[in-house]
Amino acid sequence: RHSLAPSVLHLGGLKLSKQEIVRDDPTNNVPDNIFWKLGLQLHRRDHHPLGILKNAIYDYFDANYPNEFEKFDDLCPIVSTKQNFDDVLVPADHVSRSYNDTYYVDAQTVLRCHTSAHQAELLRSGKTRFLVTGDVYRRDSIDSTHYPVFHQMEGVRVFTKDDWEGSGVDATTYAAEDLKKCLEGLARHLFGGVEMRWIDTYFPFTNPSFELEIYFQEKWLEVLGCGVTEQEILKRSDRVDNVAWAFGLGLERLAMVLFDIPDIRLFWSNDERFTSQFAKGQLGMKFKPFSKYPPCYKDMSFWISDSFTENNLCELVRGIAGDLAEEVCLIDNFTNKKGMTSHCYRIAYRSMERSLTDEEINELQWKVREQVQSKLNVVLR
Ligand code: FA5
Ligand code: MG
Repeated sequence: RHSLAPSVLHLGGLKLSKQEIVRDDPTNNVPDNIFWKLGLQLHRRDHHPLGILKNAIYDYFDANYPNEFEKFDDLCPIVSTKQNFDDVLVPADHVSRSYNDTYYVDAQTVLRCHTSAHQAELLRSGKTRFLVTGDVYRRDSIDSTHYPVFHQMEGVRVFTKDDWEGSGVDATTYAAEDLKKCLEGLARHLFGGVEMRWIDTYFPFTNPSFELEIYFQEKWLEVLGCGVTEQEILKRSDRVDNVAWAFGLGLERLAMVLFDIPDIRLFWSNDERFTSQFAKGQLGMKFKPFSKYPPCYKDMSFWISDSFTENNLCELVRGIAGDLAEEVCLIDNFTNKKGMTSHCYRIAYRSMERSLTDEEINELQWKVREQVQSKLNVVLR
């Protein structure tokens, strides 16, 4: 699995060997399988679906806003908690700051969990229109649309009085309407026709805030978050007279819809039957699954303790089974008379590339059971 990892990391112009990154801080919760994905920069490969998508989004902005948006796709994914959280007004007690949700390198340093980590600094440096693409990292659930490393593209556009004056609406309404128009145009550019809907939501850094969902594989799939930038962020970059919008696109989610890619793990595949189906600049193709190998389901029940979290379980399963873990799903949950709570999880194992043997799966499941007991402080039933 290490063959994928470069020996020298390109972390935003900064070149480091893996050995140079200090990982022995007691607060570090970055496992090996995540660490080895640092520096791969799938979004900078022109023949990779994520690179093709990034370039297609660039085309849209170049065509509609010539020479306006400055592009960054090589900013270092290792950022301070200030950049990742404080700068975008994430409250001190917000769940996203927890070790359960975010990968910490040390107490003040994280693997960015969104490209919004770069917003404030770029605004402070005087930039008013920009796109930031990069790999982001999150402890999260395991299924076909969630992966602990994925890619986002951030967009920010600042307006001045000249823009909204005379429009007949207030500055915030003007920005919100421009934002939706811009993103609906982008969706048309990428997909032609597709079924989509706007959902009102909450982000600490925007108000109002929205999510865009697209109908895919018989479900509504959330593909982006966006909104009108909180005035406090603009104030801190000396822009009290401005208004701005911002968005964060989930590139894998958009690429899944665009190329008909059924499972998010495929983006990491080196299998030629996957990689050969994509070519630089080609938006029109649909992925043809080369084969569907059968999944194998294993159930596991245990009494949880107070410290149990699903993210910890998922991390443990990924650590053992890697990309062979297709889904981890809670299928039963009850509390007995003594107040003890039992969870039953179903783990689906499946390779995208080959058939798995019973022996191999049993061995994985055995290790999972062993580590669940020894590391998660639960009691198997
Ligand atoms: C954010 O990350 C905000 N920073 C987006 C934003 C930017 C809002 C600027 C407002 C202004 P969210 O956590 O919803 O929001 O993630 C954005 C998108 O990333 C999601 O809509 C989804 O498409 C994608 N995404 C989130 N988690 C995962 C995951 N585990 N795997 C793959 N894609 C994911
Ligand atoms: Mg969201």
